[in-house]
Amino acid sequence: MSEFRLHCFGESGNSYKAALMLELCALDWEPIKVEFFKGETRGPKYKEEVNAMGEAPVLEHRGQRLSQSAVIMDYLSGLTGKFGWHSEDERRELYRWILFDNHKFTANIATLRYLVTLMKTPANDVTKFLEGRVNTAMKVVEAHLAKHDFMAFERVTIADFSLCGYLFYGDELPFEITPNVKAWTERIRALPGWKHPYDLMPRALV
Ligand SMILES: N[C@@H](CCC(=O)N[C@@H](CS)C(=O)NCC(=O)O)C(=O)O
Repeated sequence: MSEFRLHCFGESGNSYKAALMLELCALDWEPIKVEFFKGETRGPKYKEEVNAMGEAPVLEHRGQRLSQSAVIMDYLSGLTGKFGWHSEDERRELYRWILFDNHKFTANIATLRYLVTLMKTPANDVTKFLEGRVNTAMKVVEAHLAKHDFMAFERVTIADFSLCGYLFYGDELPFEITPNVKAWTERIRALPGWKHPYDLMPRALV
């Protein structure tokens, strides 16, 4: 058995954040497929045995189970010394971006893609609202990347992995990725060991 086990599925950009971190840190890890589209995360067994919050990803390591992609990345950064912060000021700056990502960027992107691409929901007031929220959050990231190579600092960190979680799904994204954001994703794609989400985790939708 691998040292690290990640409950995850390929379509999950939140899982990808943790999977990419594990891979880029060259850790001994394996994915455990979550049957998200069959309702596994919503069932009592998953909530009792894996994650009371009913979400993926979940990392198993040394008898612990960690959920929330940011917490998982923080944990791995602490273990490896990679992609983290070097001072208290840096920690705050890094978490400012991760919290923005979780609330405004990933949350809206993931829900819009789920409805439009995965569930094939016809355009409606909810999808239009989410499109507006995605575009507004994208503009914030676009403006920041006009002046910076990476999000929190001028080096790649877990804040970048958090914000980029859904941006490698290509045609599955029902919105435009703006130019500076696109160029930044290419910098992440160029990192040694980078892999696409579907090459790191098994797909749950077949
Ligand atoms: N903030 C959480 C979000 C996790 C999340 O929403 N995961 C989705 C899959 S991408 C999930 O399991 N959702 C279950 C549900 O909403 O029922 C994180 O970063 O890990």
